Amino acid sequence: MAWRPESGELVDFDVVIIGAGAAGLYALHRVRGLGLSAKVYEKGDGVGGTWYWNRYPGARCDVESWDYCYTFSEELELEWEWTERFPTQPELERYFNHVADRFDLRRDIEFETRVDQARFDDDQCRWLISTSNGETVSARFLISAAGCLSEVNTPRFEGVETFEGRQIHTARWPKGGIDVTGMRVGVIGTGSTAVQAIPQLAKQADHLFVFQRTPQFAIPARNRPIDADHLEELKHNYRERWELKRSNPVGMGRRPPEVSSALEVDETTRTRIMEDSWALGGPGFARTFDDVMTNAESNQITSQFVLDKIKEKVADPAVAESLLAIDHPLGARRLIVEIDYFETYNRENVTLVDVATAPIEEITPQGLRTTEDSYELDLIVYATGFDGMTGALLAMDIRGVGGLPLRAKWAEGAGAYLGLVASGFPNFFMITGPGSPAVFSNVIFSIEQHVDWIADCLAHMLDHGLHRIDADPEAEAQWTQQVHDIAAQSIVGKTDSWWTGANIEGKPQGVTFYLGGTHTYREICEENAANGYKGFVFREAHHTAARKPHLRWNQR
Ligand code: NA7
Repeated sequence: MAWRPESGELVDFDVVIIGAGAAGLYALHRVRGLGLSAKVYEKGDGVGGTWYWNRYPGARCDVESWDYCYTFSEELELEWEWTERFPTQPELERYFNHVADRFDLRRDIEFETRVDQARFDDDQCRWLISTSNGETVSARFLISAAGCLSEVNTPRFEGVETFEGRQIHTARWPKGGIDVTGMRVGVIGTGSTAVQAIPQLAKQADHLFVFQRTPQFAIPARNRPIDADHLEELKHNYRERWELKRSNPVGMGRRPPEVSSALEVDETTRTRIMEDSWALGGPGFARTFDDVMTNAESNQITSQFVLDKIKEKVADPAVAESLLAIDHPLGARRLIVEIDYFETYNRENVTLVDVATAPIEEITPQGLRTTEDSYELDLIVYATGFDGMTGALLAMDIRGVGGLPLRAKWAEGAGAYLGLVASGFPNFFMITGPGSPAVFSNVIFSIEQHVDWIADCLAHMLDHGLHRIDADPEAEAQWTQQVHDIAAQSIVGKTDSWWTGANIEGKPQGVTFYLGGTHTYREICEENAANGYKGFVFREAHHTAARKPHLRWNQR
């Protein structure tokens, strides 16, 4: 596709935003508030991002609803009423639609349009952006809100095309659902997604086969409806919760743990604390003690407690053994939150198949064959996850100064200064990019912080007549080193998973998110802005050759 149309002017925006999920919607709202023109391109035909795409049975957020919501609008917080502790996909989709309507966002969103290419034109100091509908537009700034978990990973098994039944990735589940009544269903994977889908599919399917390669820790959600009193309390306390989120290392509105280390207290106290935490359920279990993620002994005690609890739930000792053959410490992979997951294996119509010892060899016309056995299936469900963090960014052809592809820049590993700007890619901001806390946090709260920083930076540029921002390569290298050094001290990523990029063949390995805590990261970003954006390189307007006179950026 030609970068420039043969003739005629390019449609020009101040800002183009990629994606209309939680990040894209808020970014649009903020840049509009600066008086800038903006266009959002969204692949789907609706808003919500993750909560638009993930419609599989049982899909729900495993962060509490009162934490997993925007905080930028007091009115929004007070008027929206969550119905459950952990909101379902339909409820979240309704929420994002409500936000889009309430802030009149839809008129600047082009749905069913994918950004295919984006190239920085250094002479004009603007991005040229080509989309799947054949259009090329230009924008002074490009903001990626493409998401950390949006590029699906479907393993390429031999014989996939020969299967006579239906096969589907969980993140492509159809809007109308799939009636699995009477079907023999196979689920490949036992990550967060599978753990949510399996109990629901088992209730309807004739038989459910779960193909497990890596058993994992999972904590009971203890989901519950939110009653009127709780709602009232939530509305009353939302500012206080906001303060707690700001000071919490993962952006959740929780108080710090009762004691900082499992090793600090005697066994009786320790067990009581773990029982309380288990009874509370949810992702906060990973923070039963402050040092679960950093101290091997403390982690081992907590891990063993969970293993014992899981064992109690599973009737068949052989099945329990297979579910408990966990080869990594708790928290080394994304901790899973479950509802009736382990109990589902007590059902007659559910079979757990260990594909670690007997791997899947091929998909056959009738089903699936492992090195040991064959399974006849009507539906194959790929709960096989995503090309996380960089997948969606690298699925586009993004080229910076001198035509350098982002893929080439990140060939040995992804990084960006403060996770926000990659050097050599001026005027391109990433929300939850590599080098930021991203998904290792209450992501919507991180999104707000990234967007606020970006919007404040744009305001700074407008106020000072600056047209171009880039990251200093030296500052970027130091930041990336810091990200790696912090990760090296943590249990996070001490085993292969999507967190380390191990699920994608050929992907550079390593944790790319900042693990120093969202509260610390926020302080660093705030200080950086307050001190004149050290590590960023700006250029004034007069450096930009052949400026287009109609750019709205120049009209303020
Ligand atoms: P995950 O957590 O990446 O889980 C994917 C699962 O699929 C996992 O159990 C994988 O096993 C399994 N998988 C992937 N490829 C294969 C093959 N070839 N054979 C067998 N099994 C396979 O994705 P989710 O969607 O569950 O969760 C992603 C995030 O979304 C989650 O962390 C939350 O943040 C929300 P493996 O572990 O690789 O052995």
